[in-house]
Amino acid sequence: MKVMLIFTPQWTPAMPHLALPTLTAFLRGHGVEVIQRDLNLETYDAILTRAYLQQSMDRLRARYPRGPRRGGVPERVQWAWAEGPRLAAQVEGAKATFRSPAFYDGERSLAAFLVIAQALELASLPFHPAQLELTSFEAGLPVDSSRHLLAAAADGTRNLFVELFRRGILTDIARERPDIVGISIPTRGQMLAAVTLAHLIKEAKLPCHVTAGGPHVTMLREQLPRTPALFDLFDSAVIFAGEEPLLRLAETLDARGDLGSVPNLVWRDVDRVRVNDSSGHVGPSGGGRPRGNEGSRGDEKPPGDEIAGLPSGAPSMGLDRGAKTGRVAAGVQPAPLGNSDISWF
Ligand code: B12
Repeated sequence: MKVMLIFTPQWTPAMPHLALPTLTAFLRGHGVEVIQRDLNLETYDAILTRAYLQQSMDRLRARYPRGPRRGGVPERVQWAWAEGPRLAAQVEGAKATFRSPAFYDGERSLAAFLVIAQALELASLPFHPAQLELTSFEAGLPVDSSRHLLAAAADGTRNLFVELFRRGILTDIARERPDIVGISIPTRGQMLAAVTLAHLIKEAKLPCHVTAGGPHVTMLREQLPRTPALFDLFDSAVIFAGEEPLLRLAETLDARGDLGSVPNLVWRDVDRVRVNDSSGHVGPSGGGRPRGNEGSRGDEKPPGDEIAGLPSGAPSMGLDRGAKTGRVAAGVQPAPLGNSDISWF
């Protein structure tokens, strides 16, 4: 079984979220092949390039063909015409500053930050009123409405993720051919990207089981059975802690077994959405220590120290995740990220 775990935008790109490394460690500990992709970071990385910003300006020129000085061109678009070439020229240098020790030099860091913030504003303009910033994302539509989400998932004119995912992650999924694609959705702000990705996978008819999980999915557990249309895109969703359910899902799909036996799973069984029992399966049962790291208690070497490209001296953060379940998960530490595909912004 091969599982590809994907963390969708938007989340602050300054710190990788722990859901993927945690699930990866557990699955690998049980012999499952896992690829983890921080699609959030990758999205920022792809947008903050000269080529993408030039494409943003081309989009604006196509939308306003009569040029910046003619009437009817919004003020922010006129700003984009004036500042776009400079931002395109500076954006990759600014990103490099953020990824180097120069990040700690206040003056250089501030200048880089302003370029990045304005570059994101320029990149968002063709998709107005959507707005991607470093610490937030406004989708420009009600992301609590499945009807709006499903309509926007296919609409490349107002959804900036469509084109990016189609030429990026979708190609990689087609090449890697995972049996399961697991999409992590901790917050509401990630819903549009998650639904878009699931839509593109189904549109391309890629032969994988698409599941989703994370705190936001858990929060939607009462709504999910009432939105069967979402299950045209997602084959299932996992609520609460994901380790055991994801492993059991992989084993069950491998054995062509009954999905009704997978704990915490919400799934469509022919014409109705079923919610499996989640009462006894809120935490992992162990076995998640990453290979090569046996014996570590987890507090000896913070995983942040192993992240590729981390500026020296950056603090690492320890968390427990018992808050929403009332139980603290023990015995699992996130997969080390040093050689993984998740890197630092
Ligand atoms: C630490 C934390 C932060 C840190 C993150 C640091 C970092 N990069 O890691 C900081 C302070 C940056 C942060 C910011 C925000 N946070 Co916060 N954060 C948390 C917190 C306390 C823990 C997250 C964590 O690391 N969990 C550990 C991982 C391992 O657990 P997990 O994500 O739940 O994953 C497990 C399961 O959910 C499941 N799972 C997860 N993904 C998947 C995928 C699949 C396929 C499957 C099967 C299972 C699965 O399996 C995992 C293992 O059991 C949670 C609350 C909580 N206790 O969960 C809130 C929480 C995620 N944050 C929340 C919010 C709202 C925010 C902000 C939007 C706040 C704000 N208004 O600014 C911002 C986001 C800003 C942004 N957009 O960039 C909300 C999200 C609610 C929602 N539905 O939208 C939460 C749930 C808190 C709450 N109860 O309200 N946050």
